Amino acid sequence: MASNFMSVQERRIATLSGHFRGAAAVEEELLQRFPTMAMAPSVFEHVQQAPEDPILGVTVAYNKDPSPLKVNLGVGAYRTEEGKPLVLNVVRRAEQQLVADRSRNKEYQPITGISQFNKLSAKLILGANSPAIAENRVATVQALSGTGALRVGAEFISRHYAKPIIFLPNPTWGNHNKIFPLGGVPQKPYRYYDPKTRGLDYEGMLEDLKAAPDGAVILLHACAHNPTGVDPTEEQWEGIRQVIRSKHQLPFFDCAYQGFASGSLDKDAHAVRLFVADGGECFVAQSYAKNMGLYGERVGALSVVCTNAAVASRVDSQLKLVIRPMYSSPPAHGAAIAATILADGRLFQEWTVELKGMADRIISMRQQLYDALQARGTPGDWTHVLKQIGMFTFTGLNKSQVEFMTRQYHIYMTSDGRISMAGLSSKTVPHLADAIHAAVVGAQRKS
Ligand code: PGU
Repeated sequence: MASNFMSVQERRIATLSGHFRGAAAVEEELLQRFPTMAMAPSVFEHVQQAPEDPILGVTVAYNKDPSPLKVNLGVGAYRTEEGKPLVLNVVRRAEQQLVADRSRNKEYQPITGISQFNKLSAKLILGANSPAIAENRVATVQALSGTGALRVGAEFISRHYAKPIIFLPNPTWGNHNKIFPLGGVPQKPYRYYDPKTRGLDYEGMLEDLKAAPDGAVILLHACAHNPTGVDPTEEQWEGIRQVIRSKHQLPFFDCAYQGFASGSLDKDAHAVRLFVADGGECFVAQSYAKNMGLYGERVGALSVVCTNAAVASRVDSQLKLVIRPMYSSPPAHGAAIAATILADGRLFQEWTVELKGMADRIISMRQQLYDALQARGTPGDWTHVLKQIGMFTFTGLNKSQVEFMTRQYHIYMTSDGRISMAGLSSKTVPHLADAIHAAVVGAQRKS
């Protein structure tokens, strides 16, 4: 039976003859001779359409909406009062310095990235006087932002740790659930958030940590827990530390918001430093996406704090074996910007001022939203808007209320009711408050 598909030779002849007769004529003739050509089956015919990402997909939907009223409170990305993305002044200055420096080149970075960047990143999170750094027992590698640091950490744990299972807070940043299992570390939840109090389920959390196996890896948000905005108090952190250490569990800190929660880099590092101060081991994933506004530059670091320098050095050598077949070596530009800022006293000082400015604007958005809801007499207790910490408010609005707000008010947010306070401005607060009010009152009428 003659095949309906073209051989390579037939294609070549068809292409050549096209030169003489015009592409349209050839196309028509080909379709007559090979009727199935236009719909030749693909070897990927079975591939299913994947759903959009629960967080980044919100921006996709937002971009498609032509309404001038639209507001994107989905992704955790800082916006100015004018609703625009912000490039920090210190970042611009550092970039200018880098561009002007003709001695710089575009050579490959080492597998673990810029070593000065790594040292300064460890210092930023562990503290300038950290004994762990002084004793040379921290292995730090540059990573593709926080996500990349988590993924490299996961793969290292799956290869080298006797208890490769990780306990994640419930709820947590949605990508954690994928990063760890795909990196070879199965995950389980521990209780964290109590929807009734809209606060920490401290007792439940401790119970679950005690019930988790000895040696299990425990993921902790270093500050500004995403999505809930609920952090343990300093006393609670101490209680958590005692349980984790008594069970010889391995803390894995995800630190995506240092300086963004309180406005102070040191204060936001409290939990990590508390665990490092007891001399025990831990992992720390750092991101400069939010605190330096380097989102798209993908700048981050992974530190493994070990009990001695010899282990740290061997860990470092094995981290290279994780990274090399994954992406070989990290990009230079963003980490060079961060290193320039971290290394220069004046730029560093300026950065802390700009960082505080961002944190303060977010805090003022909390007050404005709370006041706007009070002014409308929106039913319910909204004090959690003021109490929660960091970039997000976990509003307590349910999926159908979120859908209503998107449909009627063009407000985009994740379906779990999380809103990015950093995406709000004085101009958009009234619109958001109207939407929340209508969603809450509408839901009350229905029930
Ligand atoms: N860890 C936590 C707790 C985060 O919230 C985020 C970002 C990351 C790690 C990863 O950030 P990197 O950009 O890789 O450094 N979460 C934001 C950004 C959007 C996203 O989901 O990646 C968010 O809106 O939740």
